[in-house]
This record gives sequence, C-alpha cells and structure tokens, in this order.
Amino acid sequence: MPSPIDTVPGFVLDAVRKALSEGRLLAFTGAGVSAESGIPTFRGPGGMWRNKRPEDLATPEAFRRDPEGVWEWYHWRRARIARCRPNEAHLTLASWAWAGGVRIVTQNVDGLHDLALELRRPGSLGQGGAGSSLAPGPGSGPPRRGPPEPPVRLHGSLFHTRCTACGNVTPYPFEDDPSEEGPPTCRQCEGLLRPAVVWFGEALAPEDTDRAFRWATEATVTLSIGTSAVVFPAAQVPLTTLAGGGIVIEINPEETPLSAQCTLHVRAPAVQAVPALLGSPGHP
Ligand code: BV8
Ligand code: ZN
Repeated sequence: MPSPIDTVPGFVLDAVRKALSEGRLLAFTGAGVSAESGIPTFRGPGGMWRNKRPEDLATPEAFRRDPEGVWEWYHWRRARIARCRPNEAHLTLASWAWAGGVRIVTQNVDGLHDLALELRRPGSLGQGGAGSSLAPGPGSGPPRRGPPEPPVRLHGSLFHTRCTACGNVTPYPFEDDPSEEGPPTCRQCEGLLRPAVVWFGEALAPEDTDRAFRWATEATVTLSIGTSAVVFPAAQVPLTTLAGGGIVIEINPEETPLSAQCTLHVRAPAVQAVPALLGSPGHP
C-alpha cells in the first residue's frame, strides 16, 4: 500500500525532523482535520451545515435579527460535535505537542485539539504510540518542555458562551441548561448569551492573532492541514511562514488558493498524512 508521503523529497523530511527536534513545527488546521471525526466541513461536498451557509448565519447581524434561529443552529452543531472524538491526526499532533515538537493554531471551534491533548497527557491511558521514522532517537528528541502551550483557537470555541452585555465568557453547556429554544441569559447580569466564536465581520482576539503570527514567524515548517485557506486573516498564517523563508506543506485532498505558494502538497486525508509524515515521538 503506497504511503501518502512516498513522494515527499528527502530535504523536506529532514526539515520536518529538524523542526520537530527544535519545537518549530506549526500545525495550522481547518475543518478538514476533523472530517474523519464525523464533523462536516464548511465548503467541501456535504459541507453545508443543515443547508445553511456559515456566511449567512455566523454573523452578528444574523444574531441580532434572529437570536433564537442562530442559537438553535449552534445548539444543533454543538450537540452533533459533542458526540465526535479526535482522530489520528489530532492525536499525532497532540503527542508531538506534549513532546515539545509542535504548536497548534486552529480555525476550528470544535475543541478536538484540546480533547486530543487531554487524551495524550503523559501518564494518561491514551499516551504512547509506536516509534516512527521521524521520531528522534532517545535523548535527541525535542526537549520535553512540560505542558504544551494551549492551541490558538483563532475563531473561538463552540463550547463557551460570551455575554453580549458584560462580555463574561463561560464554558457551555451548563449542566442544568437544556436551552434549545433560544439563547440563555448571563448569570451575572441577565444579558443575552451568544456562542464565544468569531463571526464574519468581527475582529479576532489580538492575543490570539499575536501568538499565531509569532508562532508562524518562528516556525521553520508549517503544515496547512484541512483548510480551504479562504478565510482571512487566519489564512495569512502559512503565508507568514513562507515570507520568513520557512517551508509550508499543504495536507488536503483538494487544491486550494494556497496550493500554488506551498513548498509541497500531500494530496491525502489528514488522518493518513499526518501520522505518516510525523509518526509519533520516540520514547526519549
Ligand atoms: C475580520 C467561526 C475584520 C464561526 C468562522 C481580508 C482580511 C481580513 C478580513 C477579510 C479579508 N477578506 C475577507 C475578509 C472578511 C472575512 C473573510 O475572510 N471572508 C471570506 C469568506 C472571504 N473575514 C472575517 O470576517 C474575519 N474578521 O476580518 O474582521 C475586522 C477588523 C477589525 C474590526 C472589525 C472587523 C472573521 C473570520 C472568522 C469567521 N468565523 N467560524 C463558526 O464556525 O460558526 S469562519 C469558518 O471558516 C470556520 O471557522 C472555518 O474554520 C473557517 C475556514 O474554513 P476551513 O476550516 O478552511 O473549512 P472549509 O470547509 O472551508 O475547508 C475544508 C478543507 O478541508 C477543504 O479544502 C477540503 O478539501 C479539506 N478536507 C476535506 N476533508 C479533508 C480535508 N483535508 C484533509 N483531510 C480531510 N479528510
Ligand atoms: Zn453578562
């Protein structure tokens, strides 16, 4: 069975290995990394969310116009996503994040990278995995730096709400709040709650963009995994690595507007390409 990385040239594999050993490999992910976890993408085939276009519903205007309808759409998405689990692409990235080799910047709001990091916490049941061709040998691996820096969630989280009045952000769903009809109210000020995601036309949090672009600048290799690269300013992340002389590898079965500028494309699903390219950290 051919491997999705059979055609990856040696100099790129060497650059990936070096980036992993120095903690300078950045994983920039979009909805495609969660496709094999059963979460529809936004723009690919079947990428509609209940025949609703994100551009029509993921906006502050839509929420002002129809808070119940927008809330219910997110409630439906949250319920559907809550049943999904991280796949081997999320778990491989999480293992390397714990080993200090990888940082993660995601556009996704599904929380699967965070869940994968918990499953790969050293000493947890999910820890471990075979060694790999790229895994540094004992003692030569990335310095285990303790807990990985949390992923940058450029577009926020489906599993948190923000109060439209006082701005308070809290984890959601609350145990005792089956609210499906419409947005619940803030426990601090009675303001209307909204999903803590970044809608079209809204600015991303400066602390998120600062960290994302700093990591993109420091990266010698960025993997652009499962993104159509059409949403800005997020899509600027891999371009920032290229501008700094780094390598960008696109992992996507389809071509995207970023493809022409990438160093290399791996036309395969993330769940095959990511473990094949990175393997899992050796046991230092
Ligand atoms: C802003 C959260 C300004 C909500 C989302 C230039 C600069 C700045 C802004 C703009 C600009 N040009 C245009 C804009 C405006 C806009 C924009 O980018 N529009 C696009 C559509 C043209 N940007 C904004 O509005 C941003 N805000 O710029 O504000 C500002 C400044 C100051 C003050 C005020 C305002 C905010 C954008 C954030 C929008 N929120 N989501 C929610 O999720 O409900 S965006 C939405 O798209 C999701 O977050 C998603 O993550 C994101 C990107 O989509 P992808 O992840 O790439 O998913 P997609 O389905 O498109 O592609 C999946 C890919 O996976 C495909 O290529 C497919 O082939 C591949 N695939 C499929 N299966 C697999 C796979 N790959 C690997 N393996 C597989 N198995
Ligand atoms: Zn409030």
